[in-house]
Amino acid sequence: MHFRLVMLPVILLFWASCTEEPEEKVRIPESIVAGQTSGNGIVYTNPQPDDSFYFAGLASQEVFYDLNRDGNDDLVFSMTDYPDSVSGYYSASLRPVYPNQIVRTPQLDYYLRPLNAGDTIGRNSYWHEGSAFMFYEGWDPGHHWSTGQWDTIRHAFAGVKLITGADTSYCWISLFHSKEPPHALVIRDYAYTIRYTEP
Ligand SMILES: [Ca+2]
Repeated sequence: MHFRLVMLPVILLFWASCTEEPEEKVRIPESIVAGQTSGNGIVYTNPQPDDSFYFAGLASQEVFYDLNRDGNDDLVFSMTDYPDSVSGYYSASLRPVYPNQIVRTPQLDYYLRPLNAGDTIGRNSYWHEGSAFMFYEGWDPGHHWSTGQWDTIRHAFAGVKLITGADTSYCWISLFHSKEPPHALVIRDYAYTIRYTEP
C-alpha cells in the first residue's frame, strides 16, 4: 500500500509528460496595412449595409462604436454644429475610448490623419489618446475658414490602436463623410489584428 501511494504521483507525472500537447506558437501581428482584408491574425468586417451615422441637426451628437464587438466601446465619432445668425462652426471628430489611441497628423496636431490604402499602421505610427478633428469649419461676419485634411477628402482610412489587457491590436477603418446635408459619417469596412496560432 505504501509503495502504491508513493508511486502514484510519479506515474501521474510521467503520464502527464507523455500526453502534453506540442507547444503552440501564439502570435499577434505587429502591424496592419490600410485596406488589408486577409492574413494570419487579421479580422476583416464589412458591414452590410455600411454603418452610417446621420447628423440629426443637434448642437452636438456622439456615436459610440464597438469596433471588435467585445461589448466595450472603442471609439466615439462626434459631429458638432453651433450656428447662430452671425457666426458658428461645424466640425467632425474622432475620439478613442481610453486607453485606445488613434493616428494623428504630425504636422497638423489635433487632427485625424487620413491614411491611404497601403499605409502601414503599427508601432511607429503617430499615436495619440486624445480626440482629433477630421475637419473644423467656422464662420463669422466677412470671414469663413476651414481646417483639417478631411475638409477636402471625403474618403480615407483612419488608424486605430485597441489596447485590451496585454494585447495591442492595430486597426484600419475605411471612413467616408459628407459635409453637405445630410451630414453623415459612414464606416464602409474595417479590419483589426488578433492573436492567432501559427500553423
Ligand atoms: Ca470593443
